[in-house]
Amino acid sequence: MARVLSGIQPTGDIHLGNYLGAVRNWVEDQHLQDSYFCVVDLHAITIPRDPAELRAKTLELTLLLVAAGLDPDVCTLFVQGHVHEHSELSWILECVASMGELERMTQFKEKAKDGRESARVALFTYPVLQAADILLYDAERVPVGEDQRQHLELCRDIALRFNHRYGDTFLVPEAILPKVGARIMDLQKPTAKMSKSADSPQGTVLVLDEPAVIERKFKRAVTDTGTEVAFDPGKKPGVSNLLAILAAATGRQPAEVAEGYSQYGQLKADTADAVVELLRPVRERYTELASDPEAVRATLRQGAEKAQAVAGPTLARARAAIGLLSRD
Ligand code: ATP
Ligand code: LTN
Repeated sequence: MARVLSGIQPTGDIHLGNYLGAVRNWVEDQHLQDSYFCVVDLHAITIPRDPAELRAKTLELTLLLVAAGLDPDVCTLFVQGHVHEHSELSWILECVASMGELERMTQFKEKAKDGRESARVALFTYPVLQAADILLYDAERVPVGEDQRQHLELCRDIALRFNHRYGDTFLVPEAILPKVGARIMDLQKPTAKMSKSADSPQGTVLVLDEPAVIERKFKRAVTDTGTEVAFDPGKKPGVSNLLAILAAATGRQPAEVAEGYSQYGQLKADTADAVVELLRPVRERYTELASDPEAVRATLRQGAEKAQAVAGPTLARARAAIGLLSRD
């Protein structure tokens, strides 16, 4: 069975882009593959966070992943910071990655908004920790949204370089992107991706939004000049985003969906309805699970043990390969 790993940050609230681009596909993958999913708290602290809020969000996100359908008896669900091997392998990989290749990462350039001087060093080395997350589990497939493609290329380069210099140690992974929904855009700013950290509450549809809120956000979605409904992300970013969302929510292709519409209003209303129905079961299950957070914490303890059983031997292999003397 192919091994799969992916991660999500416990930063803001999880949104429709995270759901369609990643989480929903993980739920399907768990039954077909040997899968590992982690809540990447160590990645979250690369940007200043309130400590109490970070703790709360880590638990909340785990609850939400279970509500979305990840079954801890089927997959391994864990918190990155509970498995110390991630930080340790990350250090070793930092000794293999170069400044130049990290400087090319577009996510760093976007996130270091206040300038390089004040950005945290870890924001710069963030993709190396991500490579450690993946390589520790010998993951063959990494299901992610489009924005992570570059980080996955870097991970592959680091693995290949390490193997070349120190002998075969890591499996070289592959990014798996969904055919529809890999890049959901902000409803108010359809040229920017929907994002947890963008300050755009009206443009971001949250998985836990009430139906009336979802309907309002779609009603006010920014569309394009002209009246024609066509899938053309370059010329018609707003309408194309709605078509992509409706297509992803109903298992069709955006161009095919476009054929059924002659005006924006109906497209907005139908997209809102489809999203409300898609997210309704997740929201309802979340409310049930939230009444017993202790149960989820127990799940996380079990997940960390299962994860460590795989990560430990991989780290030992990497330590030996690069020449670190063992304690025994
Ligand atoms: P942040 O804004 O804090 O970077 P984010 O919204 O990008 O957060 P992440 O935790 O970084 O969310 O990503 C979790 C997963 O969701 C990743 O696989 C990522 O590729 C995917 N994803 C994030 N945004 C979108 C989007 N707009 N469309 C499709 N997939 C997305
Ligand atoms: N960097 C990713 C989150 C992430 C991840 C991973 C994704 C951390 N570790 C390992 C896939 C595999 C993001 O910002 N979306």
